[in-house]
Parts: sequence; structure tokens; C-alpha cells
Amino acid sequence: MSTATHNLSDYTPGEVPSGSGRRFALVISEWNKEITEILAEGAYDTLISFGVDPGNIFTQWVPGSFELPLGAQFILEHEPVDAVILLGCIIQGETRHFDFICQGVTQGTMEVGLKFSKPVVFGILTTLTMKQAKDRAGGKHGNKGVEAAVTALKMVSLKEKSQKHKK
Ligand code: DLZ
Repeated sequence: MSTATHNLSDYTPGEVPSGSGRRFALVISEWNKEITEILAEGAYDTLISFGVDPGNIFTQWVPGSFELPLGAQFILEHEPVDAVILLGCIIQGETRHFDFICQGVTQGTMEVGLKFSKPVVFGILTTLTMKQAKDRAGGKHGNKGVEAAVTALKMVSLKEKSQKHKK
């Protein structure tokens, strides 16, 4: 798996565009809050370190990961944000609930991004155990929240560049 060999907090700072003047939303799942709080901290701190004004970062909690895409949609309908970062942690249990939540949130994330033509970033851990989640939320494999924020900054810049090409 890519995250076993790739630290989620590793990036080349020079390749990350500035977030100055940009507006972002973090939509965070309350399920497995001990993990999602760390993902949110990683995403928030990374956005700040690339020049995003704290006043331009909106935070919205939703009950579980399944609700993340709809949370993104509510924000995109009413707030002029450049990108939304979804942060969640789905841990496999004894039933197939895991599969259905993963499937729903993955499909929903893609659909809401395409619907609004704005980056909606998948910062969601889907792990077999709590230990694997901790390893990816500030543990030995880094923090997926950091990776998600870097992706959001890159995609916002990419959208701006592609719009300039059209003119
Ligand atoms: C129900 C459920 C279960 C079993 N596991 C998780 C999980 O590991 N991570 C997570 O974010 N949410 C979980 N949920 C809650 C669902 O995402 C959703 O909130 C409920 O099914 C209500 O729609």
C-alpha cells in the first residue's frame, strides 16, 4: 500500500502553491474523533503555513464519514470557498458496514467535486484497525490531514491555471 512506504506528511514545500487569499472549508467526522481531531489539526496547520488566513478557514463537523459529502455540498451551496477538505476515519468492524460507508463516501466525494467543479479532497482514513489509523494520524506514517491540505492547495492552483488557459 502506498501509505506504508510513503509518509503522509512528506511533501516538497517549493512545489506547494501559496494559499494567500484562498478560502477553505474543513468538514470533519465526529466518528473516531480522537483521530479526526488530529487530521484536522494537521490540515489546519498546513494551510496556515502556506499563507491561508485563519479567518478564511471554515470548520464544519458532521456525525460520521458517510455525511461528509453532503456536508461539503451544504458549504459549497452557501460559502464562497475555493476547496473543501473532508476528514474522516472509517475502521473496519465485524460487519459489511465498513464497505458500504467507504463506497458511499468515496462516490459522494467525487460527485460533489464534479458537481461544483471545485476540489473536494478525500482526507479519509479507511483502515482495518485503530492502530493503523493512529499510524496515519500523526504516527509513523505521518498525518493524512497534512496530505489533504497540500492536495487542496495544489488543486486550487491547478483550477486557476486551467481557467487562465481558456481565456
Ligand atoms: C455507523 C458507523 C460505523 C459502524 N463505523 C464508522 C466509522 O468507522 N467511521 C465513521 O466515520 N463513521 C462510522 N459510522 C457512522 C456512519 O458514517 C454514519 O454516520 C451513520 O451510518 C449515519 O448515516
